[in-house]
Amino acid sequence: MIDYSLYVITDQGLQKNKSILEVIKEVIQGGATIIQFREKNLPTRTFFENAQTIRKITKKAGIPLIINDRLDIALAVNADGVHLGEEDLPLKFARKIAPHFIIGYSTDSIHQARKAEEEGADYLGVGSIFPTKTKIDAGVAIGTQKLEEIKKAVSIPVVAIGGITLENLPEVIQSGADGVAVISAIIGAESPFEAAKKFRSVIDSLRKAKTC
Ligand code: TZP
Ligand code: MG
Repeated sequence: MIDYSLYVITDQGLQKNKSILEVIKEVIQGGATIIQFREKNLPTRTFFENAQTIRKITKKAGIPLIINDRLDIALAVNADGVHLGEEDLPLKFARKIAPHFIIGYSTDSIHQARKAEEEGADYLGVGSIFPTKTKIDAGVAIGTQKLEEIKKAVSIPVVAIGGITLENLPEVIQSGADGVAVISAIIGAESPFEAAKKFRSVIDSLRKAKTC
């Protein structure tokens, strides 16, 4: 069982005077349960070399590593999975190439969510929930009502993404998300360690309150 609670996504353009490796170590220490390596502007070789190092760190920590967009690199570094969207290799083909992989798929509609589940996605990245500056083509923010509807329409885990902060985190968790995927509020923080720790503590206490 994969724990999607605190799904931290990298962005080297956002981190504050720290190397990607420092940031990853910090967020793992702070309580990230899964890491996605996502860099849109790196040459393939650099992306691969960074991914190899991140694989070592995540393996040692026992945290799953997902690679964004690139199934080839995910396979080459022995990652746990790949995250795809509508501009990437279609799900069916990715599943054919990597039957053993965790495959995530980005969506913001019920129709697409159901289709992705049918085509073998293991989890969904749903958003953008709130407005965000991190992804230029994130589209219109869908809000937590729509998140709730998508969650109810599928049986695979749903990870909410886009504009998630400590302030709106309770609303997102209460809408039924299995986890939150966060970039700027953690990677762009002065202390990614402290930020991840706070996120984790809020998630854990909301979950606890729900089961009590
Ligand atoms: N997909 C939808 S919104 C988004 C992605 C990759 C960006 C999320 O970044 P942030 O900084 O947590 O809003
Ligand atoms: Mg993609």
